Amino acid sequence: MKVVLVIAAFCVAVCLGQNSTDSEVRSKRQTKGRFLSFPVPQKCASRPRQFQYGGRYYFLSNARVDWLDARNLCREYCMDAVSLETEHKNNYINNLIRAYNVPYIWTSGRLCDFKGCAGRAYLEPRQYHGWFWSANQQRIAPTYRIPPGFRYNPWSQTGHKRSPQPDNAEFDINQTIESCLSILNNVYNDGINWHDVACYHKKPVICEDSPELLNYVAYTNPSLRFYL
Ligand SMILES: [Ca+2]
Repeated sequence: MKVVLVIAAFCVAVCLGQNSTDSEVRSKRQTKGRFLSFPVPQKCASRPRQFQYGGRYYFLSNARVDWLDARNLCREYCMDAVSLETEHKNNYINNLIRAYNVPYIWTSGRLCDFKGCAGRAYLEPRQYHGWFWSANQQRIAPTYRIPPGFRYNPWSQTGHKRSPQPDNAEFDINQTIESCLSILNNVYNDGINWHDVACYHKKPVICEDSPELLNYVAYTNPSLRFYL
């Protein structure tokens, strides 16, 4: 029964991901028909275990890729782009960015501005209420408030337009919506903070263990030796 539940949960996640990603790549600079990658069992079993936090492994990939490719790079290892649900975890990731002198990274943060999000009044105004962590489907607090459990607002208070993030600044330049959440390292002389950024930009990513993908691959590959 447990195996069935794990597989069912995995299928739901992948199917949801596939439904959404077709719309997630609507940007004029991206091609249609891209999907979330399936995990690769051998890569999951030997995934990079560069950092450990909260019972999960993480690694920094310096390959510069767009947002969807960043998630897929991680997913092949049974990981996903990092999610920052707590202040403590956000501080931990910020310290890694500082220590490794990374100019920016992708997170799993995403604006719910694709097909499956239409008509949901509670997501409006979308720019402030429509953010979520795509790795675990958890909603992100309204962007103008300090999130519950945080002592500061992780969104930058400045950017291209010298106004608080998210500012969807690139839309004014070339009509591309800033639908993805990146952590920028002092790009606007603003410290290490969250910014909404257009998803086609190529950036490094910090990958985080995905318990859902790890459980699925472990149950379906019982002979594989894993670090869970
Ligand atoms: Ca922005």
